[in-house]
Amino acid sequence: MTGIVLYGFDGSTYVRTVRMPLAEKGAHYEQVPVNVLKGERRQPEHAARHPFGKVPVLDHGGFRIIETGAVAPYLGEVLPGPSFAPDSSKDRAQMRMGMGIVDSYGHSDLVAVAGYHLFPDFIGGPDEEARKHGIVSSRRVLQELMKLRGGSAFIAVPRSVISTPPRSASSFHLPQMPTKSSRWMVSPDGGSRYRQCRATNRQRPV
Ligand SMILES: N[C@@H](CCC(=O)N[C@@H](CS)C(=O)NCC(=O)O)C(=O)O
Repeated sequence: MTGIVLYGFDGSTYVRTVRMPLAEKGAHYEQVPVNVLKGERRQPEHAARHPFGKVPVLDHGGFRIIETGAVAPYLGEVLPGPSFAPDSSKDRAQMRMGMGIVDSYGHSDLVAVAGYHLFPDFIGGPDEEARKHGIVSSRRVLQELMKLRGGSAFIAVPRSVISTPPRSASSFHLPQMPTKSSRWMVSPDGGSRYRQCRATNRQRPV
């Protein structure tokens, strides 16, 4: 399959999320590294790509998609090879729940905590209150993800995720999770390295 362009830089957890299915399926694609930390989201060409000025944006032969929750499953479906979505409706619902929880309730906390340490200028200066609040509310996000995990070693499905066919997608937002036990690497050359996707009850926000 040709004609895939991914707009967004690797510092973005969402962009890395999209790179996971691309890498796992061995897709050839071009990446245009729009760096939001440097304000590149405001460039007119990016404003034309994304109405809310975010990354990632995926272009597939002229078909443009935003929202990681739409992009990654799309790639799982259209790229050759087994789908990453679980087989059953219930598992797929749980998968989407996990994705939605992290996107809606987890990411802003992550930005508050990571931004405090790594990119304070981007978040308007170091904010100790926001950092503390981010740590506390991240716990709630992780607790809900642990509920989804149930008795399984992995979130939402009974097996490990991408890299073991064919039932995965629960690693969808692992790049965003501020934990030591959820580690997924996409190497700079585009290859994927599955290191460890085990979820444990001892997860703690950094
Ligand atoms: N809901 C969006 C969120 C994307 C998002 O927040 N991306 C961040 C980078 S990790 C971004 O572009 N931030 C720029 C900004 O908020 O100024 C998605 O799922 O793609």
